[in-house]
Amino acid sequence: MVRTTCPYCGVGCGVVATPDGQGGAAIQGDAGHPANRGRLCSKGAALGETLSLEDRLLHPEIDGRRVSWDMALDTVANGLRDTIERHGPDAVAFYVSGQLLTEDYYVANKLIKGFLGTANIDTNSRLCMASSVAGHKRAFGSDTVPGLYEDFELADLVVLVGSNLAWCHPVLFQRLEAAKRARPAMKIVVIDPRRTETCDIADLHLALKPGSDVALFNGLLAELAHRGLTNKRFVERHTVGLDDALIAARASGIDTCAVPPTEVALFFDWFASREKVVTLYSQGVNQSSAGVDKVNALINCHLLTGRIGRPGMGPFSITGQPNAMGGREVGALSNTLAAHMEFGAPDVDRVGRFWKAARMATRPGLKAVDLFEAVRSGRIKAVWIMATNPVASMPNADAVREALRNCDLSIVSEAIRATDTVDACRIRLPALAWAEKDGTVTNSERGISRQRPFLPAPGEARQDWWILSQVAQRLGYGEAFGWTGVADIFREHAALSSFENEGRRDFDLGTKANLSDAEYEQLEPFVWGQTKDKRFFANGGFFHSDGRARFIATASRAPVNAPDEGRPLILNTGRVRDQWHTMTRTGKSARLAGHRPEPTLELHPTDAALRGLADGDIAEVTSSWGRSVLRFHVSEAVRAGEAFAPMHWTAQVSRAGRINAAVNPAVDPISGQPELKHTPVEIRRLDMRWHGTILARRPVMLPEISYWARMRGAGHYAYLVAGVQSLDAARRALSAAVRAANPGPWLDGDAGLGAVISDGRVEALMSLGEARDATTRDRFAPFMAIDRLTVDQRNELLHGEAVSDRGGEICACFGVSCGAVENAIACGAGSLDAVGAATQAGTNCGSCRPEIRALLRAARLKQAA
Ligand SMILES: Nc1nc2c(c(=O)[nH]1)N[C@H]1C(S)=C(S)[C@@H](COP(=O)(O)OP(=O)(O)OC[C@H]3O[C@@H](n4cnc5c(=O)[nH]c(N)nc54)[C@H](O)[C@@H]3O)O[C@H]1N2
Ligand SMILES: Nc1nc2c(c(=O)[nH]1)N[C@H]1C(S)=C(S)[C@@H](COP(=O)(O)OP(=O)(O)OC[C@H]3O[C@@H](n4cnc5c(=O)[nH]c(N)nc54)[C@H](O)[C@@H]3O)O[C@H]1N2
Ligand code: SF4
Ligand SMILES: [Mo]
Repeated sequence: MVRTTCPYCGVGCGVVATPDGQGGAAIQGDAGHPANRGRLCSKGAALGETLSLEDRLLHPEIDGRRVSWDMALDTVANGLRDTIERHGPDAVAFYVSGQLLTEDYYVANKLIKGFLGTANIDTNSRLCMASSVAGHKRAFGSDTVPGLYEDFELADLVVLVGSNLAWCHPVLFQRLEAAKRARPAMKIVVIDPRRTETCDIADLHLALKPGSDVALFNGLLAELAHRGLTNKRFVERHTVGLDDALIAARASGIDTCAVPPTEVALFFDWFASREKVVTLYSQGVNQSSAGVDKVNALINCHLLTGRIGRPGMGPFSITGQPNAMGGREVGALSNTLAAHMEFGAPDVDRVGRFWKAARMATRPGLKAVDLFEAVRSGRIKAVWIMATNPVASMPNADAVREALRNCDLSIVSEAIRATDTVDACRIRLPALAWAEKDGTVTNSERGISRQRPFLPAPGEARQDWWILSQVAQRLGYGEAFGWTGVADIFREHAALSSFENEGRRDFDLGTKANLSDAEYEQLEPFVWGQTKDKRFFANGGFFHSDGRARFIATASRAPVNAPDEGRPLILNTGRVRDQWHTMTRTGKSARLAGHRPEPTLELHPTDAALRGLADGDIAEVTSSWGRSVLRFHVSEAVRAGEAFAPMHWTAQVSRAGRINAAVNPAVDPISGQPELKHTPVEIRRLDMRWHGTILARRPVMLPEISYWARMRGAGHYAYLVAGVQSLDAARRALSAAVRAANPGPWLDGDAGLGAVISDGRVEALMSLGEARDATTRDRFAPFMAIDRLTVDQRNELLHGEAVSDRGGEICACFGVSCGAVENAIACGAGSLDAVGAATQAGTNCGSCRPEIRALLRAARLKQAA
């Protein structure tokens, strides 16, 4: 039994892993961890299904050939040295990730900024937290998140801005939900153009026009001042800049938000009348060309009222990745230095001395979008990517792929053998994955927890810090990179944080700089920088040189790329409950494939009707940057004029479903964070001549067809397919592809079904027809679980009657379908508990409870009507 931390979201839940001795492990929530107290969401609970080694990158490769570690490391080191000698240090770049452990992250940053002599290291946090970092620094003088998870539970009003907490931080959502249940007077407001599952517990949902958050919070600031709610003592003693901020706030009209005035008034009333307010925000704020202004506009309201640093109050930037905060601590953004220090004479010198740096970078490097543009244009000649999948996750993603393909020295450290980025890179270095890695991560409330290995290192895979240190040693920096283990690195990181600090920097782990190896091994989760009784900023103490916070005058402005006649719709993107980013891990789980199996595009009924689009159609999205083809759904949750697509699907699981091919690369002018939530697009129906479903034990190399999406089933792969050639031609081509990978006798059944049945076992089956049958996958999946079909089963498979539509899966833990829940409700289950008792749905991780409640509500409405 090993206590470790979940590798997914920034909640940072503690996990107890019990290896089964066969490469797997049982996974449970850690009841002793302060973030989750034993809870896990659907993704965390399914971690055990992601541990297999079948798709792992296990050996170094160069140009597709397996090589020794020595050969790979020599090639990387020589390549970097040559590039720097010939073109200077700025011709080299690293692109790293908030999914590295702090120790790995520290080493990457030290190598490039201290020894290669360039700050061309950016992290995928640029796509994620950069606007918050910049907003914090403008307001507080440092990137400080002042707040604790318990503040949500203590607040009287929780405002969720651009956050789909129910799906993206489910365990925190459950804590909030429990707090509201215990104290119904607590109000929750959701500010999001979409009606998300998070709205399930909201008292008020403001479906504002995308990008208009600054106008809303400017309006709030002006209103609070007007009502005399300025905390004069706090403002006078601890801030500057209120007058200018108020002038700007009063000048910006609230009409641009397109929210009914009564709803705005209610929100303002609640904010005005409750002292304990937490404003929690996420990517609807950060991923915007006005991201930094959005952050400051909402911080302004907390400064005005002095609601910061006290229990139950404050702005709270919730982080996405498990170690987004660790990345900020080691300073791996291109414009920051280690340990919350900045590019500027004293800090550069200080870090340089501490590191005994051979060649210290003296100025900021390129930010992600510019960095890949520099790779494309050839200014950067060597790029090393670690623990991120930019060919899928960057905006304008086809351009990123082209850039990597044309780069002489493209290096990727990855755990998985086939990803869109691995496919585009020349040198592939096998990294350890979650179950094998050792180190620390920092969650959204600045809580540092250990990730501990519980499975042996597979193949030749190595931890990222080891790979980096080996390269550093080959470049002649052995002394500075001579650690014997992660505890060594952690101590150095902690020592740097307190080096010549004297209270000037918030981040100080000085008390941990002398941990013994054993103490590090046993390190319990702890929150740095503040305690329950002493929070940041309660009594000022901001990190600007005068100790005061800054109000920032924010003018509301429209997103960079506006819709026009040719591209009249706004594409918004984000997450679904059961997938994690580019699906390299959650995509391995059959139970996580039930909830949202396909890449989907959602559009309001009015816009759908205008375009002749119906539920289940195949739709094409086009923008000025690229295109994507997805399954279409009509949805009342999005506003008219807007579309939504999830970010998760890559070319590995759906050739054309990679939405970022179409997403625009506009960025915030200060933070450089891309505007991933706002791309002008047009959407049209693609006229498919056939639809189908393939279930196969072994993966199928599909021929070129308009649409396919692959997902995992229990012991098989499932493909949903559609195309434009004739049905007969498709049947021939696809059955050949299916049989090539799944040999055996082919039997034809009724209604367009064919199957390979060998020795009584179904190896593969395929069902094609002119119309789409959404039930096929669920109907036939049980046959894939049977080892030897009886005669009856075989007849049922080939000639059986269709059973009713399960209507998609709701509960990932127990595989309960929408249909089963509706059935239970129809049979009298009138509450969450009753549905749970009848079906088990919602009784384990609880991630599906918002959706069950929605079905209960729908049934009640139907009954009332
Ligand atoms: N299931 C799951 N959970 C995850 C992840 C995952 O991949 N899957 N990833 C993790 C990571 S790295 C991150 S960063 C977080 C992200 O967590 P969230 O930020 O909560 O998730 P998103 O779905 O990206 O976006 C949040 C919401 O912003 C809204 N939005 C769009 N435009 C605007 C706007 O102009 N104003 C406002 N107010 N809202 C807007 C969108 O409609 C969307 O519902 O999730 C983390 N948790
Ligand atoms: N359209 C759109 N695009 C988005 C977003 C959006 O909302 N909309 N959100 C953005 C945000 S907030 C984020 S955070 C990014 C996330 O985007 P990415 O970071 O690109 O997504 P991941 O799939 O998490 O990529 C992590 C990769 O690291 C590998 N890996 C796992 N563990 C290790 C390890 O220990 N070492 C190494 N070397 N590799 C490892 C995984 O297999 C995986 O390929 O996407 C961004 N892109
Ligand atoms: S909420 Fe879910 S994904 Fe996030 S850390 Fe906890 S278990 Fe992992
Ligand atoms: Mo993120």
